[in-house]
Amino acid sequence: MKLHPSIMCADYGNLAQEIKLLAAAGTDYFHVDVMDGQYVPNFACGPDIFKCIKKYSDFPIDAHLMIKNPAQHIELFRKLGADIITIHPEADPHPARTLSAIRDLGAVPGIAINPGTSIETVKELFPLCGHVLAMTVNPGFAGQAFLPHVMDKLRELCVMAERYAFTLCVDGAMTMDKIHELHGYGVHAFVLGTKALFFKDEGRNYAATMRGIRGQA
Ligand code: S6P
Ligand code: MG
Repeated sequence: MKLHPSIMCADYGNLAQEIKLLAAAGTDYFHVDVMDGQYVPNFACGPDIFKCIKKYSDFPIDAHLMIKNPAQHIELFRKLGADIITIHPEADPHPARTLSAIRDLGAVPGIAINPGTSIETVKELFPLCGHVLAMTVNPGFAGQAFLPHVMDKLRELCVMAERYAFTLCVDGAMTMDKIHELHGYGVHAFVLGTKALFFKDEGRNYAATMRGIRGQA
């Protein structure tokens, strides 16, 4: 099981400390949500966040680009240290070309599948992907409710993940219970946000929470 804490849910007032704590807690990837205020109605995580992660840890970065025309920026995010680069195919007129370009840059290419996007419309891209990010909320904000209608699609994606050998990661409203349920279906990786890791209380403990998710508590 791979755990990808979402850095936009961390305490930006103590970002260096948050990054060190997450790295020490056994993070597999830092999930960085890049939002441009156009493809999604919110702004988040520009280059400074990538630089901060790289300054305080040497852990891999999973860049989730919620931006229009991502092809224009993949080189920048690769240079900033992204190891996985995920695009939204709806935001790109030539997603197949962009996925190949991401691979040529030495990163793992990924697509995100929105709750309103069917597998039928993106399945030709699967052979080009090393990573598929199944969205269980509409992209743009942390802290939203899980959309139950995506469950059927997640089950189908587990079969596709085996067939095409990509990593299936679920993003949005994950809780410990949901993670265990989905892991049972064959989901490999999870983005951890407000309900799974970044609890509001002062005593939050990333290491203990991640051990609990992995069943090592
Ligand atoms: C949403 C974004 C996500 C959120 C993540 C964590 O557009 O892609 O990665 O940061 O969902 O938040 P939560 O509270 O939904 O788990
Ligand atoms: Mg995300």
